[in-house]
Amino acid sequence: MAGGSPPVTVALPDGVVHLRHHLDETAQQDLVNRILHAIGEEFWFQPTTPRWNRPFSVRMSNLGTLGWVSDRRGYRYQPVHPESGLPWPAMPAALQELWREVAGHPALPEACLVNLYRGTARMGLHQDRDEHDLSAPVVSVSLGDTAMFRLGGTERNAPTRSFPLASGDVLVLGGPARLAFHGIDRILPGSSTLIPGGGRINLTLRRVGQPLAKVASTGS
Ligand code: MD6
Ligand code: FE
Repeated sequence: MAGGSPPVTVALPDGVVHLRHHLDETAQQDLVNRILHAIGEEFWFQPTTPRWNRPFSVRMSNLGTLGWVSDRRGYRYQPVHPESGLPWPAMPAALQELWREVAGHPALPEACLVNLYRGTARMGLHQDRDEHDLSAPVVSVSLGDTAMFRLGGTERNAPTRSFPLASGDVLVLGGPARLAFHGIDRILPGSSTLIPGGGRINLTLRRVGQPLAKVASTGS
């Protein structure tokens, strides 16, 4: 289409899908209301790094039958809040519908990790590899302030690129990009008024799956 309007998407590595403004303003507002209501005050927690126990700059919560947590004992999925021991709030149906729409995977996600960024919060370059079922993608939803997302390859030292994730954007990391390194360099404070008190909420929908069955042993 020579002379046409500029492409809506730029080339991304295989397995990466960036759906800009996939959720309209109404859907974004509705989702934020539901999530903040479900989490309330009591289901936020302050993750800390394995071993050194240093606080992350983001606050976290989870929705669903499993939630991702990090503390000095390491990274893991568990069905309850790390301090209260209460089961995580349910995952809103709208998120399961979003997964069905974009994930291309038959099983539903058990976990939705909720990351809250305020001020100078950021997220270092990492891989999402605590799930047993790596055949399912991770589906991310951005709400509130725009973030600068950094995406690399499956080796930590591979070249990276960065691009903005705005409110309502959905990003899917699957297939050959499932284990791509990625992180958030910074958020652009004040770029959205969606979140009460400002900042950004990122949701990541994860299919955790079962540990691979142990090889059947005879006897005992
Ligand atoms: C964030 N996102 O956007 C952090 N992980 O705040 C992630 O860590 C992420 O966007 C897996 C797949 C997509 C993501
Ligand atoms: Fe991630």
